[in-house]
Parts: sequence; C-alpha cells; structure tokens
Amino acid sequence: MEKRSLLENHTAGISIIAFVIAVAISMGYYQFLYVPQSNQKPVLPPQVLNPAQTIQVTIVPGSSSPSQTTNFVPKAVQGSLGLSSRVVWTNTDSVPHSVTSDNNYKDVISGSFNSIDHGQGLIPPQQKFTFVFTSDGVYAYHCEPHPWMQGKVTILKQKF
Ligand SMILES: [Cu+2]
Repeated sequence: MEKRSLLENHTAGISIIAFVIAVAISMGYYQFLYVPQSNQKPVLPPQVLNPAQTIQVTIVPGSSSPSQTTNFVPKAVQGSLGLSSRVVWTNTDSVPHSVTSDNNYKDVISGSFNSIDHGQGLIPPQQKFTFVFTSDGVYAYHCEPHPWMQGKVTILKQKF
C-alpha cells in the first residue's frame, strides 16, 4: 500500500515537472520570439516617415453648427506618399473638435487615425493635430462630437 502511493507520488512529481518545463518553454517563446516579431514595424523609406511637405486643413469658426456647410477647409485634400503625406489640422473654432477615421483606420507607424487616441482628447481651440500617412489610400474622416463635419484625405502612391 505504502509502496504504491510512493509510485503514484513519483509519477505525479514527474508530471508536475514536465508541466512546469512546458509552461516555461511556451512563456519564453511568447516573450522572446512571438511578441518581438509581432511588434516589429516595417522598414519604410525615410521620406515616407518624414515627408518634406505638410498639408494644412483648418477647422473654421462655427464648425459645430450643423447648418454651416464649411467646417474642415479644404474638405478634401490630396497628397503624395513620402512627399506631402503629413496633414495638420488646426482648430480655429471656439469649441473642441476631433479628426476621426470613418473606419477606425490604423497606420502601421502613426497608429490610430483618430485625434482622440493621441493624448489630448478632442483638439482644443487653437490647437493642432498632426498625422503622417505612411501608405497610399483614401481616408475618410469626421468629427466625433459633430458627425456632420466630414472630410477626406487622399494619398497617392509614389515610387522610391
Ligand atoms: Cu466638431
């Protein structure tokens, strides 16, 4: 009887050790291989990361009024990737606004195309929001508190 339980204990002990080793290996894999690889950002040309030119968009006074037709001015802008793919929105209105992607677009480098996700909440009066687009495309956006405020950024493809 005693002998048998000793054998059972022994088997249980080996199972526990095997389990601990398996957990350690999978944690090591996750921490040192999986996470660093999935966090790796693509290598992009320097001009894509830091384009020479900036496109300016103004959020004009009175933008929070649904009856006012002008809010993001100009409403649609176009830039070239790696040349003029940085956009700066300046809020010249007296109330806060946002620049929020219509489809939750996330840029691989610049992150969420939503001014709310970049630390300051809504863009306060007289403040700016800057976003660098690192891939070509059409990016529709709106203002979160005033969804009738709508704009569009088109970034054209460039060869490098
Ligand atoms: Cu607004």
